[in-house]
Amino acid sequence: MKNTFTKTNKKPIMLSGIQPTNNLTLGNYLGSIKPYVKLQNKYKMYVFVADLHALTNKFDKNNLVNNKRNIVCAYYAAGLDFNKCIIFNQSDVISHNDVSHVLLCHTTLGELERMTQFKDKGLSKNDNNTFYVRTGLLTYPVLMAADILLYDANAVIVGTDQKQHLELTRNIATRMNNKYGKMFVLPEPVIMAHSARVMDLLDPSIKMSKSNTNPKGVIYLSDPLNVVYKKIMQAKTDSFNKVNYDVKKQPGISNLIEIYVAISNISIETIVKKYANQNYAVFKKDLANLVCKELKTFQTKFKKAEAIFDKQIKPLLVKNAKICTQIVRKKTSLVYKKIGLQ
Ligand code: AQP
Repeated sequence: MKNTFTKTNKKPIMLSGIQPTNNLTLGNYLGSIKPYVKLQNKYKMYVFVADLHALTNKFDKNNLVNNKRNIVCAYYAAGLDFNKCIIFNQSDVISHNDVSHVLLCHTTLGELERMTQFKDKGLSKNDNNTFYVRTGLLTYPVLMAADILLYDANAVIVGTDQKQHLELTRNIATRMNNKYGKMFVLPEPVIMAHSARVMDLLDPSIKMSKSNTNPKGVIYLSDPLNVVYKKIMQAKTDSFNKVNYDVKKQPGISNLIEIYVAISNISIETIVKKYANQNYAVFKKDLANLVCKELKTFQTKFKKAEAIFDKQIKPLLVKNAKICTQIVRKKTSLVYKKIGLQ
């Protein structure tokens, strides 16, 4: 894990969130949820449901409600300590948008148009016709910058795909600090050495995403375990039939090895050695059992979270939103003052 945050006596602050778009995937789990759990004792954690971000894609009102709830239950099921981490819904803390507007006015159109995610999810999905691209998709990295800067986050867990957005956050913060005097902390990316980018099982050239069109390439956290098993056994590999880590020449098997590493904490070298004389089927079977074991525990705890959601978890979300509102109000006031609004 890479983390260049400078140590202080106080616990550093970490902030992360997931958009409630569709069902959560193994990519979300290994790339962000599991790392939050690992790091929750090292950092003061703010973990949120990025529901305002979900509006940048097509969404269904009823699904949005369910997806939001599912993310909170997933945090619980994965082992986040709800007494230590501040878990909240982004839209319950109104000022995120206030500061986002100020940041937007300090960002250029060119900066936003060159964001890879905007090109991938916005332009290329709409034949480069901006008439069909939602403006929110263009501006959401700035809302993300506001999310991070409002809480003085020192560190943000990001998959490699989000690194560019964090660089933008740092650029905007530096620009504003230089122009008006220090108001923002510069966040560092924390990128997990493995599982930073879990790839689609059938097309290892694309990221495993909630919105991928073919569900057979995606492991959803809610998939029945026999389906998970089958998806792994049917994952695309190659004709070498040699368990070897080479992302360029053998992207499929390399992706499976990364998943193995992320779940077992065994190194790539040890795994490659262990399966040196085995065919892909043996390796896949072991991996499928490993993933199923992990998801079985997760799914059991997820059911428990659903059962206690209304009585125990919901009140906590309300309480946390109040805590966050106070923090954010203070920061918004500072920003307004510094730039001459107050
Ligand atoms: N395949 C992945 N591998 C590693 N990390 C991943 N993340 C998502 N997919 C992978 C990480 O999960 C966090 C939350 O993601 P998000 O839902 O806020 O945004 P996203 O990256 O756009 O996720 P998806 O699954 O690709 O959603 P859709 O399809 O709705 O756009 C982030 O830290 C992300 O890096």
